[in-house]
Amino acid sequence: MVDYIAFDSTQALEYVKNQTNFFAPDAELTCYEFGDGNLNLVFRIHDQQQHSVILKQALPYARCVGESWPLTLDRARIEASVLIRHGEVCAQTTVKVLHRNDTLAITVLEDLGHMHILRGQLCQGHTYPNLAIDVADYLAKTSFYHSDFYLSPAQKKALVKEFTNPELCAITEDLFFDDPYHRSERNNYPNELQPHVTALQNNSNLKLAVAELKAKFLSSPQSLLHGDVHTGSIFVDQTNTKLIDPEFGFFGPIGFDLGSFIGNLLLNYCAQHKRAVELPKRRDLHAYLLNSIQTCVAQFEKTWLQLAKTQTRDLALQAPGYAERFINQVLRDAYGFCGTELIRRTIGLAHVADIDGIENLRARVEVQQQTLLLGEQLILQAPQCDTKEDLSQLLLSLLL
Ligand code: SR1
Ligand code: MG
Repeated sequence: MVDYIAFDSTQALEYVKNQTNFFAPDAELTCYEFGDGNLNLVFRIHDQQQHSVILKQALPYARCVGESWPLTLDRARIEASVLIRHGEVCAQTTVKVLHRNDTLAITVLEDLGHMHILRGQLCQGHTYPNLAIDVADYLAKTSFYHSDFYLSPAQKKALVKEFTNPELCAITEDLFFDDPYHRSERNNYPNELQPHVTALQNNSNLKLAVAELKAKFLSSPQSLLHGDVHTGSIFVDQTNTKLIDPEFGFFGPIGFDLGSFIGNLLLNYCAQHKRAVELPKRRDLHAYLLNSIQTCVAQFEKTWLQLAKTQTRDLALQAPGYAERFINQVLRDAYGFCGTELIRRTIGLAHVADIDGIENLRARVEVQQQTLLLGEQLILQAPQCDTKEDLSQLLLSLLL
């Protein structure tokens, strides 16, 4: 077996040529690296006839920081395995795995180059009619079919073990729940924001609510999550939506993925205030983003309850009213996790282009103040909401 080496473009090309049969033996192949994410190498290999595949390789460290931040290669195994499992229950919205090599930390994937990464598209003001329903469908199906409602206790426990992902979870635990609420060298924000950050870090009620969310993240193996559903992990076009990149996958609280997704839509919503877009266009984008959040939450709840009604295998969990009670708590969790995403993307290590792309410092800081406040209030107030309508009202009141 070949030991791990980090590929350059030539090695990636040779690997696909010699170890797979996606291309004809005499095909003239070209390869280039174009990864711009935080962690991995991403190569595109194509022939002269427009056929192409993506080869993704994990590096033994976090690419965005360098070798000083070592990171397990096992994340490639986790990512390929989550994609395969999620693809089995929601093929339409999961990128296809064509080949894997866990020793080399390689996953070869279908090329979605004809589609676009959602974050960039939202920043440019583009909208996608199927996005909310597709993401809801993905989140409901992947979470239901990997939960105790559907799996036997033995299957579930075996999977929890298989998808134990301590190093990647530790990143989320630190970046979402610790760093923003304490002094940390990894935090990153302009001096102008310091008074707001200090107030946030001195807010003991907020820290209590964040402790509840972190405890839930640490100790609620409800289902097999994607683990990193931000708008950079979603490819879109006018008809399709595809989720990529679940290397942070593990068995965790179901609301985390939904919360991350709506958090990223809200980051874009807030950033639109200061983008150079005309007011009517901004109103349309705001309406689109709000509608997408509400549609996604409602559709997620509807699909989940439908699945629970028809496919729950566990006897006790079939008790009338339990699925509704369960999913109401998932939605409260989602709005809380959404709040932590808003805050960590504003003052933590990993920012979003939606906000960092605002060139004018004063305008950017105004947006950052808004995302901090919104995140804080969602974390504090979501636990008091009984239904999705209450949660939606809470969000609307905070966006006024
Ligand atoms: C060091 S990794 C920083 C962030 O990038 C990933 O996509 C996750 O969101 C993580 O928190
Ligand atoms: Mg990623």
